[in-house]
Amino acid sequence: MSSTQASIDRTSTAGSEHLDAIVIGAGFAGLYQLHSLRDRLGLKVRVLEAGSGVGGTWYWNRYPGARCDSESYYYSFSFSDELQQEWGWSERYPEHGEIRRYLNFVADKFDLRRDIQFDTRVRSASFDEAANLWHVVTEGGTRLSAQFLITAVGCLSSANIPKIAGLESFRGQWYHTGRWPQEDVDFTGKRVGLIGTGSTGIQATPVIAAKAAHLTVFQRTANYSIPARNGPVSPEEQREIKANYAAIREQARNSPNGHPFDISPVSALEAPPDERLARYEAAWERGGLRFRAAFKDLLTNKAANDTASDFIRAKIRGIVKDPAVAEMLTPKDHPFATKRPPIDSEYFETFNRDNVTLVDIKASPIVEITPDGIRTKDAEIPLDIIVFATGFDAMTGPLLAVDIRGRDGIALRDSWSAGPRTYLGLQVAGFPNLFTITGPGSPSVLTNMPVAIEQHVDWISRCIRHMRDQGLTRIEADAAAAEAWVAHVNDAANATLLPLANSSWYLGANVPGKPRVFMPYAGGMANYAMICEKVAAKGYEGFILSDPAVPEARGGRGAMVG
Ligand code: N01
Repeated sequence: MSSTQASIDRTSTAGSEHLDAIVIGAGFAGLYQLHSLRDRLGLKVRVLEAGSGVGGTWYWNRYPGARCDSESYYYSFSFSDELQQEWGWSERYPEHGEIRRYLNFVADKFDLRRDIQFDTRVRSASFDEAANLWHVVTEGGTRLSAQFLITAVGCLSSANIPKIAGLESFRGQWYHTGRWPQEDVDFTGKRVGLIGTGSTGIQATPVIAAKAAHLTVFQRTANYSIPARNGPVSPEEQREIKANYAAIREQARNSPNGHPFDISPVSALEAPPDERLARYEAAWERGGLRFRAAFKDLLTNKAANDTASDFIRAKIRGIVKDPAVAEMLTPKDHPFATKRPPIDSEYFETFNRDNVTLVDIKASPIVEITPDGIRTKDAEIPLDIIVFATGFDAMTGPLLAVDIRGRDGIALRDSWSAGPRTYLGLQVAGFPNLFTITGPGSPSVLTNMPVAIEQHVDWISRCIRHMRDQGLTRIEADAAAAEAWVAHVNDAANATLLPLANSSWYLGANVPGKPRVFMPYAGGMANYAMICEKVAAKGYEGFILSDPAVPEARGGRGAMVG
């Protein structure tokens, strides 16, 4: 029996089931964390999942047009070659249903379901310092305890439903895209209002417009969007991808954003105007997020970015026939890609349809929702269905939705009242043995998520293995290391143009009252992974490791790695 096991057995677990680790969430992160801890380290693990099936964000986001903005062949797990050889993707950008089928396939292949408790929302989690374990209580009243608590709650899972007066009086149906019903919503012959023009609204608009009698899009901020150019993956492409997976994954891991393609070494300002235009045209034709890689400095140099922003503005004006509508759809208040760039299928073209109207709610704000529709400053628009594509309380929302209490009962909500403070996005000072997969302060949403998730899960699993090998039972971020990391996260954001987008959810700006702090780490995925490796290699520098049951236990308190 390892010393870790011995210390687990010493703890009081009366009245609740005891585990080595509790994982919250059964999306990409929770599934891989379960496999990693249970099947590789032999830990007793339970995953608690609010949904009735696996999928995480893909379980809930079933809205019309929901599909991934990263390409299927790399928006997937790399940890098992057998898995990536067995699974075949049908489309360049997988639709939500195909991603769920994939994650169900993963759950079956690795026999994960037996350790996942579905329909179980976690209400609270509190750290018991004397017993050195976490007590978890679910909405249903189930009590569990574990040495480690690992959140795999996703970054974009807490729906942001704006508080608009009168919603409760609306006689039609209303939905938030991130809480879409399991059954299809029939838009046929209906007057539909859609609020929000982020990635979600931009994906949903053309699909709803094709069915509805009339679609009114309520736009607060005009957005850039790049055509996806979705299509089937041919058998030849499948074969080529599968034959080259090792190199593809390696390239993704070594890139700044987790995507397996190179960023051009050329500055947009150095390229002669005709060459620059030709590159943008080629990137536009190819479609997708790779557009950002057309030049090396689109996210670091405003003048370089202006060339891309102007190119897209010209495209919008070229596509949309009504000049007044085109003007409304042309983004002016932020540089391209400082908000997560949506990719679309015929979004701007949809505004050429007779059954689609655009309402600028900055010019004419929504006043209230009435029993029959939406009333703006200037008009009442009768509606049968309202779709809120209004995004998420990103990154911190899903964590703060659980009442998490650390040492001395301190609430995470209080600890983060001025914005999230983590060390490496992995741990929070004062919350021992709590790991936050893709937490604020990690690259997460600025990268291809499966790459970010696998890196975190691997790091956490290695850390736990190290603790078991060394007879250590507690790990906690050092407060000074966390402060230094928060400063570094700020510096990394300020070295880019990203903070220039005032209405970005990266900044928490979309949720009224939320502290404005740039949450993800913008220093690059590969660079971040290297920092994490360095931290581990230096004996988990910046973390305090101990075994509280053994006062003289070997542990470490490290300095911050820059
Ligand atoms: O959310 P958003 P999203 N009144 O916050 C508007 C990922 N994703 O769900 O910009 C009126 O981006 C808001 O206006 P403004 C992806 O990372 C991925 O679209 O704040 N309007 C904005 O237009 C993405 O970035 C895929 O002024 C209000 C919109 O609602 C992230 O999820 C697909 C409002 C919200 O845009 C979030 O995207 C979809 C209010 N009170 C999403 N509040 C993939 O393809 C907000 N808005 C993988």
